[in-house]
Amino acid sequence: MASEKQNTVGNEYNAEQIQVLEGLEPVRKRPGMYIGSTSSRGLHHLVYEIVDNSVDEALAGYCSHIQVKIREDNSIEVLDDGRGMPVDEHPKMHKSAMEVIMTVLHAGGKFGDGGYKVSGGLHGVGASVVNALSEYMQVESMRNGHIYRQEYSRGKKTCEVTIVGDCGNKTGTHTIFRPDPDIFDETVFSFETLQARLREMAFLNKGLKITLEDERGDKKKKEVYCYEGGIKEYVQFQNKNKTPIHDSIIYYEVVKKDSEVEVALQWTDGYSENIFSYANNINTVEGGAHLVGFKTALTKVFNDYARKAKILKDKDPDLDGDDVREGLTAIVSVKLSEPQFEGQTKTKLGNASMRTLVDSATKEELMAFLEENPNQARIIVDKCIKAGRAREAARKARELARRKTALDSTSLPGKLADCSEKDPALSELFIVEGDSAGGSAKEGRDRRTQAILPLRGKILNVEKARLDRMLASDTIKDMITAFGCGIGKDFDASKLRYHKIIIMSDADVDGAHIRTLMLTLFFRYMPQLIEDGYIYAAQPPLFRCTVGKDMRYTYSDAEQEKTLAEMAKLYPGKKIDIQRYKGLGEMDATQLWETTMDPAHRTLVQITIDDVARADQIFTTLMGDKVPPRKQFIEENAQYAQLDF
Ligand code: 28F
Repeated sequence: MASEKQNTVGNEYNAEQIQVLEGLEPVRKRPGMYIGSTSSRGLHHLVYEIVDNSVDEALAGYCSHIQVKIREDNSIEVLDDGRGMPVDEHPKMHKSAMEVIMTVLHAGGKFGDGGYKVSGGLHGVGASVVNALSEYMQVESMRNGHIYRQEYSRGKKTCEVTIVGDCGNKTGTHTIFRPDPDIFDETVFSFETLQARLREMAFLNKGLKITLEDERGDKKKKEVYCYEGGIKEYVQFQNKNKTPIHDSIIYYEVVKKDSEVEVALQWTDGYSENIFSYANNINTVEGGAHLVGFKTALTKVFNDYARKAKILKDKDPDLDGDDVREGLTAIVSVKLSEPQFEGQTKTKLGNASMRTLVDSATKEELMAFLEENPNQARIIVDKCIKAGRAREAARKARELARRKTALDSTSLPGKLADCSEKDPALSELFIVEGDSAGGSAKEGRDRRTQAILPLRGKILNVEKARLDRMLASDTIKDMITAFGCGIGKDFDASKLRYHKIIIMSDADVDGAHIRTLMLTLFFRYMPQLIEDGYIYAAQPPLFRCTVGKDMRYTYSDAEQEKTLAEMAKLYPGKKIDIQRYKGLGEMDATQLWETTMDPAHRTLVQITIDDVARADQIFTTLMGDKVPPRKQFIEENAQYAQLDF
């Protein structure tokens, strides 16, 4: 192991370094405070606390093999080949260092300035907590040629530290503990749970050999975890069921004073992002400074490289962080002397120095890899660009859908009685003059396909009104909103909500006026609606002729004359009842449906403009200030309207 990981006081341990705190009673009273929980999770945590001490010894450079055994009775045995737990007498407490470490709270984790440079353990509470929560525990230290042993029960020593044998020049620490069933809900260890964590530990500490043995009944087995490649092999392991898109696993390591960073990464053809970050072998699930540094540098390096290699052209937008991380499997592991763990679950690294360290290491090392491996670099950059395009396409689709829903429901005018049909090709909108006719139309309509928008009062003469004033008119705003297609340069016919917009006004001069005003609006601001044939005029009847049960509606004076003559022949001597309709408001809902709205019987006039220039002139003439030509047009407005059917 690297020399900079050595203990600052060198090989010799000094018993004064142990900060004396308190006894173990609080641990048994509130075990959750120290190990998280008393469930199976907390039970396994005990093993990690003990193994962490061995790993600390490995990080300091003195231990290379850790053996973990699940024994027949579900007790745990851990053996390392480190220097051995110190046993010399603590100068103030007049007790063996071993006894202090094992029976005094926090003594195992806090060693002041003379302690380990790098120390793991999520809670940092050490061996004494495990001791407090074990019905039986024993520690043996092999040092100075002797084997020293002490035994405990529920955190209390049951004997003094005693030499029980000799070990030649062998050194190390050997611990056995059996968790207290009074404390834990579950005392059976899971091989798989321990396997996952111990294998992870082996990946994170390259060259460290960890063996796991199960001695229980029919479960007997033994596994060895040892990876010379460390986290590089970890990435390979993570990607074993995936398809990497380039050959090498990129790896770099930078050691600085009392901290170090190691990164391994490889892209697969998948879409998810799998970055695992660690600080002192603890999985920083909530991320933190090191992860931020990595992500920032990763995005920058790829943008810089892709521009320099001219894969990204000047006109192309930058690659987004998400695009660069698509399909990425990466391990970011930092080791530092005073980790600050923050966040909800204390798994977010707070040390700002780690951001800078990982950032600069990534910028230098990753850029060097890309430049030295242009073929692999090209494959990765191409994948990032593809990811970017897919993201952009998805964004556009989302935006479109969002705009559609906004027009669909929320912003529709309150006066609009919409139809249930959502397909514009099957939907009709009746713009009805006057509230009473609007009421009859709402009542009589086919509500599946027919929407009603009643218009109150006169609408603005748009030829004289400016766009802003026109848009301020509620009547016109309601109409534009109901149409859904916008106006002017924002006009988009594809967003039109109805393919038949039917103006339903009285069959008199005022009705014709209103109709003309609306046509002017459409022509000026939505000419395409007329050109594409979406605009119609409803044809309400002028008369109703009844003899007994024979009832006929007529729509023009000529038709009326013809009908009267026919009925006189058919019903000689009988009185023909004639009703003249002066307005839509005189018809009830049923009559309005039968005469004007029912697609099976109605007549619609489709408004067409063959010569747009001429129509423009007509509108100007009609809607301008000169009254006589306008009046004439209104009376003959059917001249530029054609019969639909
Ligand atoms: C099976 C569990 O607990 N191994 C351990 C050591 C070694 C030293 C030590 C432990 C360090 C600074 C107090 C030896 N020589 N395995 C273990 N191996 N504890 S626990 O020291 C304790 C302290 O202050 C050790 C020189 N330095 C450290």
